Amino acid sequence: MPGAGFRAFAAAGAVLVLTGLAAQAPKPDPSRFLTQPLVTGIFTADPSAHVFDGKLFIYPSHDFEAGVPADDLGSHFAMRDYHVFSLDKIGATPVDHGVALDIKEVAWAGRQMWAPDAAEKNGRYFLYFPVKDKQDAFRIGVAVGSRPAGPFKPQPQPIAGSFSIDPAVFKDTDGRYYMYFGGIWGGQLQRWATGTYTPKDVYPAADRPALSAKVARVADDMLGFAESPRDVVVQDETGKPLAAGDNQRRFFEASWLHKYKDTYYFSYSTGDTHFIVYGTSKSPYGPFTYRGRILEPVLGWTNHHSIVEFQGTWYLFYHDAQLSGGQTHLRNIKMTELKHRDDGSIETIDAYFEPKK
Ligand code: FUB
Repeated sequence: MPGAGFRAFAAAGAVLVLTGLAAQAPKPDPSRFLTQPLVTGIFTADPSAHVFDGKLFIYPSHDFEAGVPADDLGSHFAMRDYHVFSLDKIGATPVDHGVALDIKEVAWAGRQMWAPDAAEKNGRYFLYFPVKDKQDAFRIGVAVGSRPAGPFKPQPQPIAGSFSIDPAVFKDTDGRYYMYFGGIWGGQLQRWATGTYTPKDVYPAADRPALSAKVARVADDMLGFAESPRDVVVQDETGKPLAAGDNQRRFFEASWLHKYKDTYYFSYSTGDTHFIVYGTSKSPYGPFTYRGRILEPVLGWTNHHSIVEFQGTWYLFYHDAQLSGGQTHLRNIKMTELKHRDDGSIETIDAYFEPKK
């Protein structure tokens, strides 16, 4: 996950903006972006979108300026709470439902509340969130509420057997739930090669299979895993797992799973090459065959998305750093339509038009 570097923004004609937000950087020309920020009152990122009770609910990270110096482990992403947003129709301004969970309420948490997700079962709502524990290892927690916007009450311990970041929970058409998760670099997946946490980074050689996201079926009570997490293998068209050195295509972070016409689509960020890409499978466990790009790089280092159908149309939720003028830890969520072609492939979206040199 995020390095200190980010796509440089050098906009000719950029103007200095003074907003109520922390960032006071030059604001890029809005015409360089396919869409405009959904939320402008606070910084938001990593939008996980779901339809609950006929409304669109968005579960983002809540970025803020913590004053922590940037490093390659993403220490500057020092988030401390979550807000939930909802929209009852496309084009409406999202409603901010306020703080749904604060790090102070999570007894085992140390620092850095990263990308969350949510699920509903039998009228109860579950917020899944990655946060470092007091030993500085990322774990995934779950908090429970009676409304989609929260508030959510955290369980006293992280999910048993959970690790790393970016949980994404998919409800299959047969009523089973699966959690996809993991992220490398700051997300610590490379510290779990032995099955237990070691604070030492171990990466496969460039020609070996890449580190994989993980998937586990969620237990009936939604509070844990029903099985040990398995690798989410992404392979090329010949059936060979993508190699660790295949930076344009291999998994880095930001898992998402959606199902379209009986096909499972696993999408994710390639991290240091900044794409959102996808593979397809006939099983929620994969293996997934790499199919292509969904989203080209955005303004800011990270790229993170979700995909949801709402009122018969599919949407991509994503983020960039437009409002902060490119400060990669101060992001804003966005949405745009996503199109599946007749052959099941997805049309690639380019949402940021680089300044002309
Ligand atoms: O927001 C913190 C981290 O940045 C997320 O967990 C990653 O996916 C990246 O977007």
